[in-house]
Amino acid sequence: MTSVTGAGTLSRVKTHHRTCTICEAMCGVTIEVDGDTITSIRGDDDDPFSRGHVCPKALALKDVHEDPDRLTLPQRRTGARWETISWEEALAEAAGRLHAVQRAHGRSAVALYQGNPTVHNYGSLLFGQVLARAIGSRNNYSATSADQLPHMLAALEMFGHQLLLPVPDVDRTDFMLMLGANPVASNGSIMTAPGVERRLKALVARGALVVVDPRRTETAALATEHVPITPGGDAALLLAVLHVLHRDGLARPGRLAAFTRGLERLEAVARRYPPSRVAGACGVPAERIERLARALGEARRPVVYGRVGLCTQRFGGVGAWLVNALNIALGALDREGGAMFTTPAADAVAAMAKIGMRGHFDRGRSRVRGLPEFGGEYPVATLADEIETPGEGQVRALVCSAGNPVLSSPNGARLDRALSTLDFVLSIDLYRNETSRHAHLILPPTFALEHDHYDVAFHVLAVRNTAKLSLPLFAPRAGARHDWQIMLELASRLTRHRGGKDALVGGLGAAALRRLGPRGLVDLMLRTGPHGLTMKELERHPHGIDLGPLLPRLPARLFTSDGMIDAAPPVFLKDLARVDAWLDEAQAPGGLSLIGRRDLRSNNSWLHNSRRLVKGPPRCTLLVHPDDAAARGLRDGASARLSSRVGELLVTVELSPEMRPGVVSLPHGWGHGRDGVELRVAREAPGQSLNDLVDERALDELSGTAALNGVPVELRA
Ligand SMILES: Nc1nc2c(c(=O)[nH]1)N[C@H]1C(S)=C(S)[C@@H](COP(=O)(O)OP(=O)(O)OC[C@H]3O[C@@H](n4cnc5c(=O)[nH]c(N)nc54)[C@H](O)[C@@H]3O)O[C@H]1N2
Ligand SMILES: Nc1nc2c(c(=O)[nH]1)N[C@H]1C(S)=C(S)[C@@H](COP(=O)(O)OP(=O)(O)OC[C@H]3O[C@@H](n4cnc5c(=O)[nH]c(N)nc54)[C@H](O)[C@@H]3O)O[C@H]1N2
Ligand code: SF4
Ligand SMILES: [Mo]
Repeated sequence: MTSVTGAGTLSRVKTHHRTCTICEAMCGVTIEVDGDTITSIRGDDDDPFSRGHVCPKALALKDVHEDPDRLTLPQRRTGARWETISWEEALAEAAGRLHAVQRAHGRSAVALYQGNPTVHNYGSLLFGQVLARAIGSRNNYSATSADQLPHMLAALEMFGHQLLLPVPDVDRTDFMLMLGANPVASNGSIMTAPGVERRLKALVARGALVVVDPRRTETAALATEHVPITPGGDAALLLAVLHVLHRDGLARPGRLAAFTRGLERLEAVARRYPPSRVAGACGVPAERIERLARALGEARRPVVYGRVGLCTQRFGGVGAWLVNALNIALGALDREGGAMFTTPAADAVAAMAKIGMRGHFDRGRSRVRGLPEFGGEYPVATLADEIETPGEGQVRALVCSAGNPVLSSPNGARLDRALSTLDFVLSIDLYRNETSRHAHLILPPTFALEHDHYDVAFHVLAVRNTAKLSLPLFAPRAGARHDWQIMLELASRLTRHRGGKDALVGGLGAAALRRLGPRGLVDLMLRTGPHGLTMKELERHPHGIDLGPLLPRLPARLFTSDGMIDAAPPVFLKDLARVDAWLDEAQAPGGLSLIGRRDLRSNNSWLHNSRRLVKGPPRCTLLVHPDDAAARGLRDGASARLSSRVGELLVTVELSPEMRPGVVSLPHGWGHGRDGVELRVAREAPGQSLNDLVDERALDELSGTAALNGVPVELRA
């Protein structure tokens, strides 16, 4: 489109429509580009799913794209010196050094870590698998074990597939019990729902939203009711809710009973947890639990939903199971307004099952701490152990793609030190940050606006069935490579070094994969998918296609061997012994417990170099209840020492009556002040890293998920 702007200036302004890929919400954005310059980014009113909604982070698409600190050419480090080298030299050196480490010390001496943006970029999502296969190490890690692993474990054990995750039908429920999530700040997770605040307000208007959270968050503030729980108390609370439902005849699985086993076992478990037994430990009075359970059980279309605060704590696995179990007991699973399954146009769930990847758990144990494998990965909480502990199988090199584990994983300070001892670190990243500063080589991929994208993962997790292809706005700079091209190139070079044949996945060699690319692979998925779409068809609908509301999918969608749901899988029943022990423990009085939080204008660790997103009052503050502050002689704005078993930080106190007394909150993803971090804006207000205090030994011991929340801490002036 050519348009005339200003006083007769003829400019070539082009308008593009695509999806914002920063968080899970899949907002449609309309971006105007004048030559090489992005002149505006706004919500796409014609996107049938997001209908014009965007949050302030959409502007980060421009800020990262144009960021002078963003790397565009391969970087090599020798000592403290960095130099720019050619792509050919960098790829040859990367593959050569990885191969050398593996030849000398075995395949598992190279570890792979894949971070969160992997899932927001279909190139790295699909070709990350190709790279992982070519590396062929047992040492695979990702942000999963600091995030949603408990939900995946529950899905695997109950529904037979680790990706068959139920999504709360937020637009049609009339009673949502939400635990450990703050969608007003996070925009929703495993509940892709652009404009979720609007959807939650509509729910409050027609029904009820009850938020269980140690902090009265932005979401709790708009909810019908806020239940301030003790960190880690969710599993116990949910057991008591289940108890009341069964005792009062409100457990009515309905049609689910025909294809669910273990319902009697579930009821027998629930009987052991009357509200009076759990009230003290979870900090919610028994009468309140009674009232809450009855309101939930009597609602017409109830749903229970739990997220990060429910997963990343000591009882994450059991908590995630109980969320599903409650939805079953309420008859809410697979029912309109309840917890439903999508019918995605590119059916990643079915595609994975077809190649035998439904998931698995505990097929092996990690070398040093004996932690369980999940889906071929070990918990990131043990990565530093595997680097530091000598012996056969010790990790000596790391490939880190789209992740920043120095800031995102527990005891990041220890991992930071461990990384500096490795023989070789390869980062595939846009920036020289806290993790990639340890790299010997950084391979910078193109950023979002330079490549196409289809949300293979988030269409599976969305509250409505939709499909959308995003096309690039800008051609990659000369020689630049997409994530998938870097991954494929490394995979094929590694394979060749080994003298192996070029078959990389599913019988497809590098040449075939190069030809198909992520677009070709997803086109195949679309064609064989339930809506019979094609990439060509999606190209004709730049705003996306609406495929209707979520529909009941069970029992046909189940992947268990007997085609039944397991309402009470043995792994979770066994783990209740830990909950029991916790309930029997005397509650230690007076201690402080540390939890995390998210901010609307930030996204994990990587948007703090956008000036307009970080400007304003400092956001990396410790929220402290006024009573807890007074007891320690701390005023608003005071500096204080916050310490845990693993570290100590100097933090700025922000008084907050939102906090449950005894609980303090610090956001994660900050701490940019380290040497060698090349983020000029972020360094001006670097903040501290929450994960320098999080104890890597504290886990949900069942699943290996990091207990990022509920860290015992001390606070002193
Ligand atoms: N204490 C505490 N810790 C937490 C959490 C918490 O709630 N509390 N949350 C956890 C959760 S849920 C998550 S998901 C993890 C996130 O943990 P990570 O995934 O390890 O970290 P991010 O901060 O998301 O870092 C993403 C990196 O990817 C780079 N990047 C961005 N886009 C691209 C791209 O397209 N390609 C490539 N190659 N690189 C790209 C960025 O520059 C950045 O370095 O953190 C976890 N850590
Ligand atoms: N603006 C913004 N949006 C984001 C991100 C971001 O960093 N910034 N990150 C993205 C990512 S990777 C993810 S996974 C999603 C996460 O999305 P959400 O799951 O909504 O994550 P949080 O906002 O961290 O909300 C977790 C809540 O759990 C509470 N909590 C802590 N401990 C406990 C506990 O023991 N019990 C209970 N009941 N609650 C507890 C915290 O107070 C917090 O309010 O957000 C995504 N969206
Ligand atoms: S909520 Fe914000 S960051 Fe997330 S997709 Fe929408 S515009 Fe992007
Ligand atoms: Mo996450």
